Amino acid sequence: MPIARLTDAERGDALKSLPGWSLRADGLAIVRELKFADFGEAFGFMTRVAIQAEKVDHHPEWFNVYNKVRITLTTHDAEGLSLRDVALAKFIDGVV
Ligand code: HBI
Repeated sequence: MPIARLTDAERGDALKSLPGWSLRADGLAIVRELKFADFGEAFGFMTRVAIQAEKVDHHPEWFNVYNKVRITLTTHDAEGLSLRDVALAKFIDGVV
């Protein structure tokens, strides 16, 4: 079943509920940069998110260096943002 891309209005509303996230310049993704105490904390966080990503079959695009993790969420199948990105962002906000 195709995944619906959020409308601009839905996207705006979603961002209001995701204060730690920013809209990427092209409007097709949300991004957040996180800083942890050390690499172990950062990687432990990534492990928790990875397990959730597998569970919901929706995966982040992310970059990690030492204690920093930069996360980008977008829905390839929708060629933009979908409710799956919002849900995963809310999960992430709950485990940081
Ligand atoms: N993760 N972020 C993201 N976006 C997708 O479209 C996506 C995914 N993980 C798995 C997935 N799609 C597959 O279910 C589809 O490509 C079939």
